[in-house]
Amino acid sequence: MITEKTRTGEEVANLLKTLGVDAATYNGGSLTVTSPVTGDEIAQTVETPAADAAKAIDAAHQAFLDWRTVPAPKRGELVRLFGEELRTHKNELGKLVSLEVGKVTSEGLGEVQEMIDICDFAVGLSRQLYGLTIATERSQHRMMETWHPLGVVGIISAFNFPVAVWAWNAALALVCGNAIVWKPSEKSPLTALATHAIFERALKRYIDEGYDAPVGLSALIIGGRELGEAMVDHHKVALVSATGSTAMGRAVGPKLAARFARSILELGGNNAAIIAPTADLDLALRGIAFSAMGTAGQRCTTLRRLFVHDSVYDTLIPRLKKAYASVKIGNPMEDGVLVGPLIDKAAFDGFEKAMADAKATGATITGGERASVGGDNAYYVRPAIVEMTRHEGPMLRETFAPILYVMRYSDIKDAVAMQNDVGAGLSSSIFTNDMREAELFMSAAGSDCGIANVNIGTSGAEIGGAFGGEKETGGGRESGSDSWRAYMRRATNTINYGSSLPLAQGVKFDV
Ligand code: UN1
Repeated sequence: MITEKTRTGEEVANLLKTLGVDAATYNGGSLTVTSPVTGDEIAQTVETPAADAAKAIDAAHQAFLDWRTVPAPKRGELVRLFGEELRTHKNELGKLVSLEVGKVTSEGLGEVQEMIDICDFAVGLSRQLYGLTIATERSQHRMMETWHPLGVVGIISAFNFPVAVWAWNAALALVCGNAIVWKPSEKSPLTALATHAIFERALKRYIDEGYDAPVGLSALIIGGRELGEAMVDHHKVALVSATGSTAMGRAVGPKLAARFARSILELGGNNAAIIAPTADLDLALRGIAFSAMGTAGQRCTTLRRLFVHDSVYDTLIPRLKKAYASVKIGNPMEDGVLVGPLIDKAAFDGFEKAMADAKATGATITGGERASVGGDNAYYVRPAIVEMTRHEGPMLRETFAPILYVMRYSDIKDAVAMQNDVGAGLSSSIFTNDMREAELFMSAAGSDCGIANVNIGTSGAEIGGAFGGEKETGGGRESGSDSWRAYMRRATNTINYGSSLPLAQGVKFDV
């Protein structure tokens, strides 16, 4: 008899094979991978010994010394080929994302689409790595800035976007002339192996086209926290881009600062939306549902707090409860399912703890139970609406699960103040048709987050904008806009084309 367990494991093995991953890398190793879909073990990944991680960093540094001299548009060609390979393998990789981390089909595919999009962006960018020419105070001088490659970029990624966030960093880092070393989450090594195999295929095509790509340009190291630490501590890693919890950022940030290395930190979020009196409630309902329940509440940008104006509360909240009750929870690859599993038991425990803490504050909870789908070791939950009377308790922290804390407000200023009154500062939104409110929300006196949206939810940002947030979210920016600058170093060049040597600030120093 074929059990669910063998089916999932077999499906994963088939996908990995199709994607060109060597079976020796995920059989018989010490890192057990469990699919949250069924709770079954699907692979035993081989971990990278610490000594090999250090070797990979050294090799990446060696590769960087060559890669930095390749013209940026030629570097872009490698990323273009990678984007093509991703297009070819979108379905398989998307499915693997669903099996390994439990995303519903369209979100698994969407994750790969996000990778393709950032490749396109980076290819264009490879011809636009520009600096300024600046007026100088000295005659017959010219002043300009040049952006140079930085070095080895270490990437630490989280399970919830197991491949897209790496791609944001990798695509930019590569066109900017850097070498990359990737430590994926211990919970999602298989999608990392598959992505890296796809990347290696692009690398082979690049070399077949007649270009040179140095050995060690991109490395994948698999294992636990100690490998992340190895990157953070290694003097040849110039930048670490880390996605994960605020606790992780607190450990990583100071260590990098101590050796004056750069960091891009993309940490927790406790994102809020404000539903104002003039809001289009149909639009708001859809925006809230996707942002709060999508990815089973496991996005950094997930909507966790909702401030609803008194005048619309009693219309919106019953409708929202209805939508919550109708949402299909289950195997994320089944048609019509919108909410898949939590990643593991620890996530479920965190969910239960938040529910208990909310109850202790006297909150009214709708939903919030374990759903009877999946096996004993799979953790599906019914998304919760938690009606709070005060901004307190579990509402002030990020629980990586589908819990939406809801509160009434009567004055927009109070709503904005509450929305800002948490540690994190990632994403926020307002639903309103009052342009004064919308502008206030986006103004200096409005939302203090890195992302402030109007009439769309908090999650699902496009790659074209800079992604990241303030305060305990870590301050880093990735992906679009001018985020590329973090992956390069700036040199200011002053050139004297005359025959005298005027000094700045009128200083005289005649010898
Ligand atoms: C994350 O959860 O770490 O904006 C990233 C979004 C996605 C990225 C989320 N494009 O929801």
